[in-house]
Amino acid sequence: MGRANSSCWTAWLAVVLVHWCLCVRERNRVVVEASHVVYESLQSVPASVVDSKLRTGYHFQPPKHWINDPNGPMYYNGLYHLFYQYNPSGSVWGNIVWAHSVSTDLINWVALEPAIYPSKPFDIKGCWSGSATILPGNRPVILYTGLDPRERQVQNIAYPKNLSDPYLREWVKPDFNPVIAPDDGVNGSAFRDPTTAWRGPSGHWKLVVGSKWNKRGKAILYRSRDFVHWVKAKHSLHSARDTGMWECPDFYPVALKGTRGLDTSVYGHGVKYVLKVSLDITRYEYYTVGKYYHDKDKYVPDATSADDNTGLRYDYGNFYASKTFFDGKKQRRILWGWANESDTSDVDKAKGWAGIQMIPRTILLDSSGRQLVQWPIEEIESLRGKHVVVEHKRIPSGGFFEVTGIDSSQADVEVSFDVSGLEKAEDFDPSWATDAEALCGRKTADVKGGVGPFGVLVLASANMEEKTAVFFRVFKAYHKHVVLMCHDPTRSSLRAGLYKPTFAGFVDVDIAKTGKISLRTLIDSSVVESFGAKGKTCITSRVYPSLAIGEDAHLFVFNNGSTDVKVSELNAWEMKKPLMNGA
Ligand SMILES: *[C@@H]1O[C@H](CO)[C@@H](O)[C@H](O)[C@H]1NC(C)=O
Ligand SMILES: *[C@@H]1O[C@H](CO)[C@@H](O)[C@H](O)[C@H]1NC(C)=O
Ligand SMILES: *[C@@H]1O[C@H](CO)[C@@H](O)[C@H](O)[C@H]1NC(C)=O
Ligand SMILES: *[C@H]1O[C@@H](CO)[C@H](O)[C@@H](O)[C@@H]1NC(C)=O
Repeated sequence: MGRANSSCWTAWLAVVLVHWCLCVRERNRVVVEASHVVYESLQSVPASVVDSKLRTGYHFQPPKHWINDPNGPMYYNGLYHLFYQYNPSGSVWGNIVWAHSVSTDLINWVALEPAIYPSKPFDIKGCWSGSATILPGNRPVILYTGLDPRERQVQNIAYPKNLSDPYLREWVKPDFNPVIAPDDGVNGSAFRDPTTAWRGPSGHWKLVVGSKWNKRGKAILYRSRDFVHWVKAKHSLHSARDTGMWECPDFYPVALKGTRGLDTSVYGHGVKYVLKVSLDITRYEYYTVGKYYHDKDKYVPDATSADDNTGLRYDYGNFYASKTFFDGKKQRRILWGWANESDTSDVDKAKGWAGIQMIPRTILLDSSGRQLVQWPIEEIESLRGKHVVVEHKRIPSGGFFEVTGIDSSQADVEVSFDVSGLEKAEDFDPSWATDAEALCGRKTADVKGGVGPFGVLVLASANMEEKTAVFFRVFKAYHKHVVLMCHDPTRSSLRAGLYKPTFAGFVDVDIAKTGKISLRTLIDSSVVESFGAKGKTCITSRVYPSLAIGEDAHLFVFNNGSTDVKVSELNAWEMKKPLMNGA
């Protein structure tokens, strides 16, 4: 892979130069798509400096410039592939190509030359997101959204030029594209992000494309026998009123029992389905768990899944445009998601990079059948270095302790809390049930409670002028306890002008029964990525400390409730740096 790396840089540079010229020419073009903030004056300003102070170490990113959606992830002949939306010429959105990286372990990555870039009438104005499908005979294909000369969104196919090339570097876009164009009744300005296709009992291939009609979000279904000729089905696979444009839909089966992930085309007994959409209006995603009727090609969410923007989320923080794939090597389903920066575009330009992919997560259906659980892929543990342990430590009301002995600016921290004294839990107002985020905004880490807030303070300065709090708070509702998980970055930096929302989700656990709850947080300089109760509730934040950088970052465990809590066990590891696209 070393050689692949060096030769690719020449090609990469060439592409950067080509795009630089294209961009100068196109600098004043009008960008139609509504979902991206467009800074035309910055789109084609290559980074002269790459500032590494707050740069992530083990999250996926290219050496510089802007990235967004993960595209076409797949496992093929011993290698993982990740494509992603990339601006080769600047640190804000623009000039988008499908950048391409490969890996043997999803942790160490080698960058190849971009796989898909605007070159044909059916994609001359843009090469946007899409998915890979592995066809019978082990032949991968990609379907992606192109923008034609009229800036209509159309769906195109691309396949590898040479299946014997282990890296699948070159992709061919046949001239018969587009394979799916918006016809009557489809909004050609809101028609994008085709899913991985699946094959049902009828033998047809099927896929959905995200769309909207007025304010109704839609997953428009297409069928094909040969993967080339696609016919729109009479009805959408699913749609929901007042949700607006559905970007990056994802649709896949999950097993009711066991720990194996399923290939997209698996069907039969013991299988449920998940439909995820990324809402352009809110810039958050939600998913439902439900039933898929193959004969009618209808998806019906379960009554336990809210089918609107109050629904379940993979991540209650900064996480968007996600996509799963089936990993045939380890028989698991893996989730990729993008996190943007929470800083101004001027600062992004100055630091020379913007956007990361979150650590890939293994996805399973929870034993309740009501939601998914997610966990960082096991390979991430290979980066664990220096290790500290704390056991059986009681934290009294208002107390805290520091975890020392590792550099906690890039760390993996797992804590198990024993929780008792539930009679002291604060009362839960039922009107809070649909807005965890607002509740967290009102009851931050500084607001004392009954049971909690307790949790960790990460990327904290020595005197805690800067800190990002990750914590739980337990409430007493009429007939049960309610557990809130919260990220509070409001005091994460002394710098002004940052986007620092509190993020939160409820955790579906019976804390009165278990008496304990766990928290895992992956810290990576400007990333805080947390998994509550073994992955039932996940939250990601981007923060930019001005003091708590590198070895000046501290890690504390705190309890601001009126009852004691106990850390039954804490493990914290310093994280090593993998090979990251030659950075
Ligand atoms: C296909 O790839 C293989 C392996 O890299 C190479 O040996 C072969 O020459 C390639 N074929 C063509 C037509 O480029
Ligand atoms: C089609 O999409 C465009 C772009 O989002 C939007 O402005 C327009 O209102 C949409 N039309 C309908 C009928 O949904
Ligand atoms: C606990 O609450 C007090 C008072 O509201 C606040 O000053 C302190 O910073 C809080 N502790 C933590 C660790 O957030
Ligand atoms: C990420 O950036 C913040 C701050 O600029 C915006 O508020 C978010 O909408 C944006 N998120 C996405 C998914 O684009």
